[in-house]
Amino acid sequence: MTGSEQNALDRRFMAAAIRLSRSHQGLTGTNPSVATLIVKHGVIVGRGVTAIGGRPHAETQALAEAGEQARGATAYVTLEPCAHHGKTPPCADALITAGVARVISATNDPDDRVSGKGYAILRAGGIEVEENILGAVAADNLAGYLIRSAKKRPEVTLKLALSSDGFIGRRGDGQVSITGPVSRSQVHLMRAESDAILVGIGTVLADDPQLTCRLPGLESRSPIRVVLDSRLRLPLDSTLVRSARSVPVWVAGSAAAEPAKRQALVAAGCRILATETDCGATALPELLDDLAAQGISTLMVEGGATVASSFLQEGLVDRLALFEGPIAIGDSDGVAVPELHSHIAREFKLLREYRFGEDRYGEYIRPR
Ligand code: AOF
Ligand code: ZN
Repeated sequence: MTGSEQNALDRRFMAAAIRLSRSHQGLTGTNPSVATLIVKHGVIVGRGVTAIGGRPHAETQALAEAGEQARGATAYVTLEPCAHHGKTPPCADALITAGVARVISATNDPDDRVSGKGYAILRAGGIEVEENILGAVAADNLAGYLIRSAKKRPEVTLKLALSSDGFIGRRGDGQVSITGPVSRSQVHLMRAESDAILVGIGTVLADDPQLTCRLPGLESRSPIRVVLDSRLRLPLDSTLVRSARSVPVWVAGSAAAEPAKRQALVAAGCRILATETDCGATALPELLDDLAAQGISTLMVEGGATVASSFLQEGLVDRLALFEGPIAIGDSDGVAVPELHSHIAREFKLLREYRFGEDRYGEYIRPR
């Protein structure tokens, strides 16, 4: 095989490994969802993805499946194999012991206990190592982990549904259906892959949303629901509060808010996060720090206009998921996100674009 044929094959197996890694996105806690494929003579003989809860790691599971076949094989790993004795022994050692000949890696691990050391152990053990194969694609999939490591806050994805004339809803009208059923399923899948979802109290009061994942078979993968509610106006009989014991509800409210309401929300199973400015409003950067400290790596922001605009203005949106439907709302009563299109033009670049039924989907990222 020529070098370029080998490289093309490596990229194909890495693409498959990255797809496998997505299957546990949102289920591995603070550990990233990583995948490993062990390939011998062009055939996959072992597969592993970071287990639910974060352990065991991908490599050890793939090696266990490959057994003796791992000897002389190639391992495709979406993240540098770990070098530390944590809750499990180092994956780099396990790859050497199994007799793997080559390790192809997509991204370096920023964790201080690993960073560069994983590769060094492999090379010292006589393994041929290639780094950065499909690195940008893998880094996009690991964005929650990488952003949380670098910035100590979660990756923020702002999801917006826009009418054909650029509005996110109609004033005083409760929920309007701007997008169709394919987009709706896609939003539920995004919820399943997120650690937490956030809305403002205005959206809760207007729509009484559930904010859960209701895709058949994935109902248990609903994210933690966070409400920005500095004055603790969240109604005790809201759908969110009534379901707080089955899917967590965290309320970002003021410590100075009425103690009786606070107690009632806690008694109903909600958790209060007090991160506020001097004037009692919720301070977003501090709230995001707090969420990251609680183990949240991916946060989906779902509205409304005020919340979307605050996140955009403070430069806290890493990814923008825009679902544009075919219906028009009309200038007189449409609700818009101020400056949305100038933010997009100035700060984001289009990463992918699809049609979901009648809707256009555009995913934009802030270049890092
Ligand atoms: C791997 N393979 O599948 C994953 C890795 O708490 P521990 O001991 O499980 O270590 C967590 C760290 O392991 C995490 O910060 C990241 O550096 C790495 N994740 N490494 O070799 C895997 N998920
Ligand atoms: Zn490991």
